[in-house]
Amino acid sequence: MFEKISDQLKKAKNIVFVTGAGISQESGIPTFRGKDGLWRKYDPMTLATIDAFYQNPKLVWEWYEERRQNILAANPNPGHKAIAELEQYKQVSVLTQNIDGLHQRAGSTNVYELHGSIITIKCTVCDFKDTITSNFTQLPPLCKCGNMLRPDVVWFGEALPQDIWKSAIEQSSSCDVMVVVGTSLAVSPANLLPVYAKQNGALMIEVNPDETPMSGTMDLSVRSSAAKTLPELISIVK
Ligand code: BV8
Ligand code: ZN
Repeated sequence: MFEKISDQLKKAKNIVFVTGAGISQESGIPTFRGKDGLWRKYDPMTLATIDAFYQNPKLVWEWYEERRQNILAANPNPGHKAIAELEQYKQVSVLTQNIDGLHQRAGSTNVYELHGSIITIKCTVCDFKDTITSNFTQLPPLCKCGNMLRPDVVWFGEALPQDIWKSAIEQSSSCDVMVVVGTSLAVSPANLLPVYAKQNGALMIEVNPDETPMSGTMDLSVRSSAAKTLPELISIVK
């Protein structure tokens, strides 16, 4: 499968992975657009907004708490582990849209969480931020300043953390190889990162059972799953 690109892969110095919900699908985490995406009858795209939060903070918190419990009960899969293992051989960065922290749990040390993390919270008013360590006694939980706490994630209509976004553009614009795994590339500005890499002449690889808007511009687009394909990709470099 990888013969065509194996030489370039072996010569590569720094490899950047752009990942989405699909890489965690084989860990039992539902994707956003897949048939398993709907929560109760709500479309995630509507729940992950500041309006939904202020309309019904308890409902949005219940959604995040259920996801957080699922994620805590889940484990990294061979896809996450392969990317972590690659750090022994190459300079590797992971630019992820996922808030599940599974890349870090697999051992990846250079992870940029473009859309935040489900295990951190912040106050809607003061600058309080913290990592969730225990279950909440009430939803929505309140900050010591009396205002509501919210998940420290990026909701639709909100800007990405600028320092992380700036680094993500730098990484994408200077990598030798970009591997786009498990993302429909439907959400901006994360879906611009492969464009930066392509413009910089990087070797472009995609791993996704389905086509995406950038499949046609890839040097290699593999119609298979992350957990099956990434260990093979890494075995070439080893
Ligand atoms: C912003 C965190 C501006 C929260 C998330 C109209 C047109 C174009 C753009 C817009 C528009 N209206 C609004 C926008 C901008 C909007 C956007 O892109 N909307 C889309 C829906 C059209 N973007 C924003 O709002 C962004 N902010 O633009 O701010 C701004 C600037 C300055 C000042 C103020 C504001 C913020 C976007 C971030 C939102 N937060 N998540 C949470 O998770 O709860 S987005 C969330 O959805 C995920 O993080 C991820 O990014 C996205 C889901 O996409 P994927 O991860 O790709 O998952 P998906 O289910 O779609 O696809 C899974 C893929 O995996 C599939 O292709 C499938 O085939 C594949 N797959 C399945 N199984 C496997 C697999 N692959 C491999 N192996 C498998 N086993
Ligand atoms: Zn506060």
